[in-house]
Amino acid sequence: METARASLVGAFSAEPEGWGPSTVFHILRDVLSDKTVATADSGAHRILLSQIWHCPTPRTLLQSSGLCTMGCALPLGAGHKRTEPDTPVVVFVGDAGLEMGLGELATLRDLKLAVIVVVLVDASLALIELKQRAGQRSNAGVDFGETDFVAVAKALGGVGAWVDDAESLRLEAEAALSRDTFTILACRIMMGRSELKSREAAQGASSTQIARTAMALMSANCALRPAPRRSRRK
Ligand SMILES: Cc1ncc(C[n+]2csc(CCOP(=O)(O)OP(=O)(O)O)c2C)c(N)n1
Ligand SMILES: [Mg+2]
Repeated sequence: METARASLVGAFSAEPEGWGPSTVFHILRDVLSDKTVATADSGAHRILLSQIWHCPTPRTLLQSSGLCTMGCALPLGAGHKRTEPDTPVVVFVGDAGLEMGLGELATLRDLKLAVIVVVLVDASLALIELKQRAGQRSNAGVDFGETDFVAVAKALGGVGAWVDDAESLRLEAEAALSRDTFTILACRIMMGRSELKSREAAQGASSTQIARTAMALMSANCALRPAPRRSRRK
């Protein structure tokens, strides 16, 4: 069991380049106390987060494990903060998932729920792109524009910050903990050529490979499009 645990930790360590979704999750796990309750939406980010996020006590990572619906992480986090105001709550969500439920931010404002919302901004439905790639298909309907989540936070009564490096993430997360309103930490996920190869492993991959590929997708999605076109059947 210990060997398995050690190999899991090794398989999902922070990116050697110093930035990427894996680093985001590791840093926040380090900054946020053990009593923090995290929630996760559906998407590539959740697959990776689920491998990395260490839960010292039960029921401290909440997610939709049955229907796997997008848009659930924010209301899950809001509900938890409402019932336990002294517990730090962090919401992990993809950019599309957050766009689905932007109105929930107004609820955070109105109920004065100081939730930390970490959005992984990759301008992609990364998990669906992964499936298209696994089927050797080119991108179809999975790319979209980058939303200014910092402006969105301000417009809805919270505070937002773009985060592109580990040190800023640490500082912004600490600042968020002392706020009495919600904070959006908009983590831009940059492309990285070294991760591209992992994406190739998506076909017929084990769950560990899929999680790693999901991580690569989030790190490198922009660089991969458009994918080579498949010849169409007549
Ligand atoms: C309500 C709902 N619609 C569609 C899906 C299918 N789905 C699962 S993940 C995903 C993409 C999510 O994109 P994003 O929120 O940006 O997260 P990412 O995969 O990029 O991390 C989609 C469309 C779903 N699970 N729930
Ligand atoms: Mg996305």
